[in-house]
Amino acid sequence: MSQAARAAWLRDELARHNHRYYVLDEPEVSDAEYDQLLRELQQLEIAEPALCTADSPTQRVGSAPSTAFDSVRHPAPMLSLDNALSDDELQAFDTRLRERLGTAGTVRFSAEPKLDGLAVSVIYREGVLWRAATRGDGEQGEDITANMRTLRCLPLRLLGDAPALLEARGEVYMPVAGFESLNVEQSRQGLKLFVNPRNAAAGSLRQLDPRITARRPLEICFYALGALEGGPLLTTHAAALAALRNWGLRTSPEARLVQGVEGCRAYFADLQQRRATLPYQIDGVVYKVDEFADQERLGFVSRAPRWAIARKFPAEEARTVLRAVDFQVGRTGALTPVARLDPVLVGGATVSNATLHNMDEIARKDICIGDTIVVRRAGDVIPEVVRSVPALRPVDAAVIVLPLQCPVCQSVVERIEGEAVARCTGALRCRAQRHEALRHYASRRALDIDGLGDVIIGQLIDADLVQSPADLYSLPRAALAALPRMGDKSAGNLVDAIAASRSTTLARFLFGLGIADVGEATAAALARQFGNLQALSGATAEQIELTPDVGPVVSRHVTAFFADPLNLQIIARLREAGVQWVEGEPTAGAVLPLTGQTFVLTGTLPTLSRDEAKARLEAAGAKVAGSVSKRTQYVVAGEEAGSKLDKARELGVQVIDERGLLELLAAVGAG
Ligand code: 5U1
Repeated sequence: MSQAARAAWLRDELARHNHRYYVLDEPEVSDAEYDQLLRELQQLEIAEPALCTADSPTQRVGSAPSTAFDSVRHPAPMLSLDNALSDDELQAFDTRLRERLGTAGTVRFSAEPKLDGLAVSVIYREGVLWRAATRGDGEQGEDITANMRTLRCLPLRLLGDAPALLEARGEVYMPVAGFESLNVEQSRQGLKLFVNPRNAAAGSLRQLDPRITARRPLEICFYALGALEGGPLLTTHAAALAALRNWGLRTSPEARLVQGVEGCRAYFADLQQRRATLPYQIDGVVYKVDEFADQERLGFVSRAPRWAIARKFPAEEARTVLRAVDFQVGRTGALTPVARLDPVLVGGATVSNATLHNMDEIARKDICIGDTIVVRRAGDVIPEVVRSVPALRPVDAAVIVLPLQCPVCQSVVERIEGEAVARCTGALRCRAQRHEALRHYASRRALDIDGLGDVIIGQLIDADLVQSPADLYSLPRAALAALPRMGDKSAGNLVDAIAASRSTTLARFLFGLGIADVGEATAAALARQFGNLQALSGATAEQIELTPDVGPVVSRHVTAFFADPLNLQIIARLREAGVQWVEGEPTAGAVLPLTGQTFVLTGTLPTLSRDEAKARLEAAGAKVAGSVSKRTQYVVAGEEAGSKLDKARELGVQVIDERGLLELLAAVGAG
């Protein structure tokens, strides 16, 4: 046998063993035998590099670290799923379906667990793995091909008769056992622990260095066909899953066909009962109408198909005792009361801390220290204290009091009339606020400083090297290299990443400043409205309120931020350090074609999502209100429009549909 033929045989053989091990769970050879075959192939490829192909199992960790993920457009939008939170909602889903399909009989569903992971799209061209991407906003995601190639359960080449093009969709997740050993390793290295398997999976997939992803125990399970060209004719979801399996892609071994709502309920009850024994975390069950012809007739509403639904498991609750309450200080100084509890098992995880949200919530739920309380944990959400059990209140139960001074920096704690949140007034003088402010400034959607994570920020603050974001730009490389577990190379990379953040946009900079209640969208709206920082920092609360979607609370936070001399000093120092963006002319006061006109959106529009319609109207200067009044000029009504449509008719407000809206936008030059 020639060397080329031997290499081809080894590639096929290794792919076959991979499939038997990861997909069928029926290994045929030992790990040592597998490694021996892999090593033989590696040696052949080293001796004769031309023998090395892109789908060779030696090429899983092929590419060097990148600096960013490219954005890619999905061949067809990646949809989201509607939720059913009760049996009644599931029943209503089934009734809706049968009405639309005009059938009195039972509908056949394909049922499977809803894995708690990250949705991805994987494309094979002529059978070879071509591209993998995150879901992103459903239309566009990030190209994570290099990272996905490192998943051993993902074939680099499809088995059997491969179609010309296959896009398969699935969930990347981290099995519980892998998650636990990863956290043991993180802790051994003094690194931050992952909160749950989902976060660990997300963090692992978003690594710029595929070698790190390769070390993480990630798996994938496919649940749908995205696009298929030159493949077999598939008429049901069950047949599509079988085809994916035959091509060597993993699908859920728990997938079943069930009949009608009764079948769905029985499947749900069975899985709920076995949930804790499954090797991965799930947060519910997904039901899909099995017949593709029926799926097509049912179509979509907004971004979710009418033919599928996720029946979520209810949040799990348990009783325990509240021993103490600490107050945590967040980025904007907000004090969050955190309950310290006797550890209790809730939904497969031990909970010893839970949020009490704020003082109003504590009063409303009538909670005292010493109380027996009910704690709830649902999916990713931070565990929360739901209620107390007053009948079990001990005689020495203590009332929870808001501290007068910040527990971190001793500054005065202030509670503004009408706001539920109490805040530390220390701003960046407070260590906790400083830490969170730096973390926020460096975050991906703000100044995007790669490598400046939580641990390093803590070390920089502890070493008194950084008081505010402005100090980042004068950090000497040697001082960074001297931090624990840093080293000269990483220090150099961090200095470069900090330097690269100097060039930014006004919207990112404003967001990065971390003004209370100024999220990404508000920062972008303020940047558009004012064009430059000087105009915004000198604006009155009334002027700021003219910005679309900005109300009195946000405008008060913005003016308070720019009234604090410390903040102005930090901004001045950031500019001196070379942080810059393109300044523009303010659009405030500019008269756009629909300025002064108020629209109300109701029901589902055939092609535009509500967010899109709102964004297009606002871009043309219109205001989009939540309720119909005499001041409303137009109500844009879609399918299943509700009481707003009745109100519009009652008040004689003009009602238009999506086509009318698009015509109107086109007519004013905003189409
Ligand atoms: N198991 C499963 N998860 N999941 C998620 N099936 C499934 N289907 C989905 C999503 C978003 O979407 C379908 C509409 C394809």
